[in-house]
Amino acid sequence: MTNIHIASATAPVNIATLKYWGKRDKVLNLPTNSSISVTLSQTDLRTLTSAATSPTFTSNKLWLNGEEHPFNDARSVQVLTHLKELRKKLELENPALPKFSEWYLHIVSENNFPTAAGLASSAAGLAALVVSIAKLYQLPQSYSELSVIARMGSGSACRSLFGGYVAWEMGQLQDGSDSKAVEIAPMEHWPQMKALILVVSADKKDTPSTSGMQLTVQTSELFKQRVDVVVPKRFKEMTQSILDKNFAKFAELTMKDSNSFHATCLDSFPPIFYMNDTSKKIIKLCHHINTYYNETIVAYTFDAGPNAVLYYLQKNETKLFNIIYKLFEKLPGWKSDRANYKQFLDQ
Ligand code: 2P0
Repeated sequence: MTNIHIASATAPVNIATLKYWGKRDKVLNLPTNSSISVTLSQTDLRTLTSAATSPTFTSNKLWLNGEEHPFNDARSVQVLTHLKELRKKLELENPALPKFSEWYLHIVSENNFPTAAGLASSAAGLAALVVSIAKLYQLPQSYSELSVIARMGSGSACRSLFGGYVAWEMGQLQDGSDSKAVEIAPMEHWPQMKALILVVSADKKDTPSTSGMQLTVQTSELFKQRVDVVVPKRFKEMTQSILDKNFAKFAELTMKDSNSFHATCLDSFPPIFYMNDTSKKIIKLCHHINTYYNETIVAYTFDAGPNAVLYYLQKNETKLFNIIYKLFEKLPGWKSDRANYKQFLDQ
């Protein structure tokens, strides 16, 4: 029988409610501020990765969504090097273990959402890569320890090692060993919390995040205030709002932080625009809805692109969807497949 060893792992897409934007170390991906993400399903938007190794493999190979790609991306190679070092250490401690650290890898990875949906998939991809190889190598490291390796691949990837409410603690050390993801609370802590993604555009983003954040660090004066004063306070408050299940507070902080992040993008020189006119209409709509109900029932957040993620509580789903579907119905080109959303219009 062929001597092939395989392990698989999934990792979810994560959405930041307190944004990571800025690096203090570009090589290690060390951030200028701590951040928070909320992942409400481990399965709706996820990457599934299988890693295989065998002494018969003659090179590293990678298949993404069914297509073979060269496995030479610098970030993935850096991640792989670290995992191999950990495996090598294990093999030195346990000489009976097969020498996986000397064998090539075959990686098969697929997303269960269309790439055209305009959602960032690199974080989930890198996280699933790290966890699948760590499982294959039987590494004893905790998920927080593995998140340090995922972070080197892509900053936000460290948060995708966990579901639920996750903090990426920026850390203090120069080697980055304390810049890791930790769980604030599991998903089950706040089962009422829901998210809705409004895909505004599936186009490729205007400015890639890595270069965008460097430009902001170098040129924005607002940025300094954001990382020194605004975010440290907000990090504590948002963590507490999650622990307290205080939706109004969580929503306010989430919306303010999205606006603050986009403000520093606009304050970069030349300016970076991620939101478009539709994104801005969604922001206005959310504020109108909250004013109309005289209660905060919805929060928006936008990443490095125009698509909106809305957070709301299950008990307010009908109120929110009723308004959104009524508006969509008026849009030209909106399919009148009423059966799918009739329940919300009839309220
Ligand atoms: C975040 N974003 O916290 C923020 C909000 C985009 C806006 O993390 O250079 O792809 O690989 O560390 O993680 C996007 O940045 O950048 C990002 P790298 P990454 O989710």
